[in-house]
Amino acid sequence: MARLVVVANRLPVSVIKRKDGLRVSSSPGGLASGLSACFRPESDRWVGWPGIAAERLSMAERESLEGRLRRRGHCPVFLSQEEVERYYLGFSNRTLWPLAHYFPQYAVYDRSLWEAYRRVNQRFAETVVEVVEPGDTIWVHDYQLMLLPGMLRQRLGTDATIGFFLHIPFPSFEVFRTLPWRREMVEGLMGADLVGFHTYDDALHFLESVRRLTGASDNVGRITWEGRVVTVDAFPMGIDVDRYAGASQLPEVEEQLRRVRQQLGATRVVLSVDRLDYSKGIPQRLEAFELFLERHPQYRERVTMVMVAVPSRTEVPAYQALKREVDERISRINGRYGTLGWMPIRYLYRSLPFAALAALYHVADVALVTPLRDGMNLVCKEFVASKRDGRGVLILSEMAGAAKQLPEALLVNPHNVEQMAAALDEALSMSEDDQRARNRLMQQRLRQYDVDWWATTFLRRLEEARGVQRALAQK
Ligand code: GDG
Repeated sequence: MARLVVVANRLPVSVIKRKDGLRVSSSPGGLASGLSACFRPESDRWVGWPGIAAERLSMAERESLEGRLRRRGHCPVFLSQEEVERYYLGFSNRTLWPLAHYFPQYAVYDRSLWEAYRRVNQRFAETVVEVVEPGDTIWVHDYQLMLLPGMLRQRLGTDATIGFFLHIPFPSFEVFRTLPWRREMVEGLMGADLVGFHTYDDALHFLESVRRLTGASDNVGRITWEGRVVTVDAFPMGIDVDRYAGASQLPEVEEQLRRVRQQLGATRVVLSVDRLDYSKGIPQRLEAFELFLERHPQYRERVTMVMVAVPSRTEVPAYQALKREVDERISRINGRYGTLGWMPIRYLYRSLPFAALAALYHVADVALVTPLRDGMNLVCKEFVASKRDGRGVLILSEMAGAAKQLPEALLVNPHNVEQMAAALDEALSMSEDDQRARNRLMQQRLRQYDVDWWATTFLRRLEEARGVQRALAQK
């Protein structure tokens, strides 16, 4: 099997600087666990930023860190504080992220941020070129590196195998066209042999942008571009089902379960878990919960919402404003409906350890997952997979990529507060037979299309795309 070179904004490690030196620990985010079935640390390579600004490291520290990372198959791209601010917090998260999630009002078009994005993509290209060997498969991930496939193609030529996967939505052309550097972005992606998205809608949006911006149209997802063929397709990302289905058996999760039950008492639980991000629809969700309590007084003191909001991009102004809004809404609802013995919303503004999250998935009667836009959304899949006894109801936004795969959930429009309030009532009064029937179907599908399926299918399709390419070259 060809050697794999994964390229992502972050390496799957966290580096902490302490008085006695640098501490490097694995931090297996979604991508690292997703790739665990096909990433072999002995031979494969992972190129990314180690998560600490270059200025914070002395030359000696940098060299020693590089050595330690390379032994794990990790090839660091060192970024300065300014580069992180402009390329990551700036162009990636203040330009591309809002556009992709249909928040053009938050999108900042600033030439200096764009320049930084291009420069950092160039730096990634240099590291990949140093690391890559003939015959390797290069797999680039996500919106921070959309120019990289094109840069790599220029340097490595038509023989290189390059795949790209976008983890967030690709917006419709009417939104994408507002980006001053739209053509460069599309051409950057066209450097790949295979461009993958979570859903067909995203793939179609991309193909439409290619057609409108370059005139090149596709033939069933294949575009002929500069003498090569670029394949475009959908690969919905799945999860490691057993990790969630088996979690309640682990001693540390059992311990957490005891604590959660003790702390929440006999109340039924509506769970909300996401990064604190404006794409996740948190204010609308809170409004729906408030309306639900207003319209259905019988549930007061009997239902508690547990809201886990993981701090995210706290340096970006739109996230700071959202934090204030969420804090205010929660305190208003708790002030209005709370009693001495019951708080309607238990709010945790931090990231929980896996055992605590797994315990909440296990305990929750309802998961309220209502993003305004989401490439896929893994939280809803993790909740369903955790429900071993088949009880529990998922209320899911139709705007999440996952909605296409989970039609047995109660699907809602996340802007429709009345509909979400009614769905909460429906979920809390649904028969156990109905809950089990829906969860069984969803669990079967999650098993069939799990995260290993996602990674291996993408890589197989990339190999096929190369086959098409080779056949073309021989003609
Ligand atoms: C992007 C796209 C796409 C959350 N809170 C805690 C915690 N989590 C974990 C969840 C889940 C992950 O974080 C969140 O993944 P999502 O998919 O729901 O959302 P994004 O972070 O926005 O991810 C998204 C994804 O990429 C993959 O392609 O689905 O559309 O936006 O795995 O479990 N984990 C722990 N404590 C927490 O408090 N340990």
